[in-house]
Amino acid sequence: MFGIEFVPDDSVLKIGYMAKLAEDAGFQNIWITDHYNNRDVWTTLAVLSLMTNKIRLGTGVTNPYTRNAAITASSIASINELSGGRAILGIGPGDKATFDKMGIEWDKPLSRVKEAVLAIRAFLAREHIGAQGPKMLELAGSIADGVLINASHPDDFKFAVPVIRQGAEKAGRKPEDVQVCAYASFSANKDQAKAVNASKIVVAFIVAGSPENVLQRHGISMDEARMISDALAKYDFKSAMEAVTPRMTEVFSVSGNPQDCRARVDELLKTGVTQVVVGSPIGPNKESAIKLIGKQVIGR
Ligand code: F42
Repeated sequence: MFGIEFVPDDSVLKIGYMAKLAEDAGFQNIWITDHYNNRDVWTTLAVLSLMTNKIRLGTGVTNPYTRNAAITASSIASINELSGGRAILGIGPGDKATFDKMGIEWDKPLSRVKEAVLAIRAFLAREHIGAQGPKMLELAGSIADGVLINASHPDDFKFAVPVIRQGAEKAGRKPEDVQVCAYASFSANKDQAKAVNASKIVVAFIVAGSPENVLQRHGISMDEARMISDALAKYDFKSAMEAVTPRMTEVFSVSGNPQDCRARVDELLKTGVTQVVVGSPIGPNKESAIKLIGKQVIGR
């Protein structure tokens, strides 16, 4: 199964147009990110409900800090009604960097996510948790319908899938009841070099935000990562992109021509991934990339 992520950093109607393109290209799930500095996720999903017909529509992901759980339950129920039953709630602990800017304290994220899911569960079904840390993955395995993992490389799933399965088994559930979604940075273009180049800025942010154990898993040193975070802290995007190595784009994105992308998708599916989410940047040109992925990656 294929999903696609849209960051609502453009007019909501434009996102709606892209969403319809994605539906026609064969994607089955759209995930809209939730950050205060972009368009509002619920407004976006409302518009998408009216501009699409069959694709499922999810928050990818909201959090229990900026939005009270009862309000989130009401919002997702509204989208479910508006879309004719196509809504999926993705929820996670939230993004520390944006919380710092908003003056929100990130206290007890694991407990907060669990409490919110159980509270919302009292009203609804179909929940996906956005997780990376081992405890959060185990929690998702024990209580969620699926997990959205911000990763693009098979080794990250070889680590995560057994942890999720363990969480499911401990809770007396069947491991296959928990969907595993690879929320990947994706960049497709007929020209491999152009595709890789377009993924560099996204990869720079991922490297800067990755915990040390994840960098270590892929043989990336803290010094290499620090060069990037220092550049990003100074808004020096050019130096940050220059410091992105081929190894980094290989590890933290699915980028290349359609054949390269399809080969990586197949590797991901072998690890137990059930949905590949095509995330930012999608490609050097989003519109043509959506069509290309539809024909030459999903279509194969
Ligand atoms: N964040 C956003 O804000 N907006 C988005 O649109 C978004 C999209 C998204 C999509 C997929 C995805 O996988 C993640 C996404 N995120 C988004 C990021 C997400 O919200 C999280 O920041 C990200 O998943 C990283 O969280 P994590 O799973 O690594 O969990 C953190 C909190 C962590 O440290 N987890 C530890 C672990 O092992 O899992 C556990 C920490 C712990 O146990 N804490 C205790 C507790 O009770 O919470 C407290 C400990 C103490 O002593 O206080």
